[in-house]
Amino acid sequence: QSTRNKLIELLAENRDEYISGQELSDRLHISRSAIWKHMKQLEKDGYQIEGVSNKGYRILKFPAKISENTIRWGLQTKWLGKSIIHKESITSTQEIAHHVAKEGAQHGTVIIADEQTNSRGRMQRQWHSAASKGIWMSILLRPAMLPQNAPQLTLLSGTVLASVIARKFDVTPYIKWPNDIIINGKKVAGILTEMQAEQDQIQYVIIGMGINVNQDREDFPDEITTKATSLKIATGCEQELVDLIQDILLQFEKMYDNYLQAGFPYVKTIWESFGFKIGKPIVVRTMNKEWKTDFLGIAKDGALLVANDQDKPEKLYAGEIDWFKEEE
Ligand code: BTX
Repeated sequence: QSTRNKLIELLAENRDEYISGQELSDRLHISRSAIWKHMKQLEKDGYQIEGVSNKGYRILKFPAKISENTIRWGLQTKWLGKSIIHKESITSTQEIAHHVAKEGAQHGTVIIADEQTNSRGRMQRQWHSAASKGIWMSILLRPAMLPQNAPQLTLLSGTVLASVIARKFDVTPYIKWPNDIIINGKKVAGILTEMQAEQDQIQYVIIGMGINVNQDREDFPDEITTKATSLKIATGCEQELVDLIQDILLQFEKMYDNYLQAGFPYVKTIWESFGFKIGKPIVVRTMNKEWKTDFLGIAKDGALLVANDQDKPEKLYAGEIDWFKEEE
């Protein structure tokens, strides 16, 4: 734990009282002028700190701005986000994640950016990531599991996002198989899972999450205004990013640990409670065909279950489902 983190912790524990420079210096084993330098640094990060002579220091306000420290402070996870890489502007958090993964970054490393200039969705599609308006992050995992089970992690991630959104806000989120989070028929978040694996062993998995938080309608480019929404649009008010990030990480860690213990059925039940259009007609698109069928739910292994020509359930592992088609 860095000195700075300990300092934030001490200040946070004593929110209502002043803590003297001398006490801080004794407890952190650094000089009083070093304390003062740290305070200046914290202010730059958006903490508002009051310093009163003869009394000491006190935190007045925690920052709204994302930084490694603001995410770390108050984060209740055991292993997820113990290592955090935050950048103001980068091409894509997925790109950085692959890079650090290859260099040996640890399981549970979180990469997060205020802005992405070249962020991606699935199949080389673009993901619009307006600066400081959303959560653009990638989670690096090194799971001891078979590569063919990795898609279950996408479903797990969707389940995490939907559960957190449902609990925190007065909205009803759905998951559109496999990975879109939908509010009022529009996409509020997307998940991109990428992995590096050999035949029977995963080296690492990167779960990219894009969550629209504080965009207004006009912040979205024209081509997606009818399809996209944000938590601000859905709830009518601006939402705090750091708090939401911490909740997502904590919920992710819990769900992931439970998944490792209890297997996919645990995730499946929760996923299905958010599943969009289960039992309804949908359009399915795969690499080379497109057809209308009924969405029956997900299989024990996470595959999409749709009705085949004989009205029997058929498993699909890749492809997309759609409903916009029906409106056109
Ligand atoms: P997807 O392929 O399911 O969705 C991409 C499609 O969604 C686009 O073609 C567009 O129509 C629409 N779209 C683009 N941007 C938005 C947006 N902000 N809100 C709603 N709809 C949008 C979904 O891919 C996976 C997205 C993962 C994004 C994260 S962000 C952190 C990480 N880094 C990175 O480069 N990607 C991931």
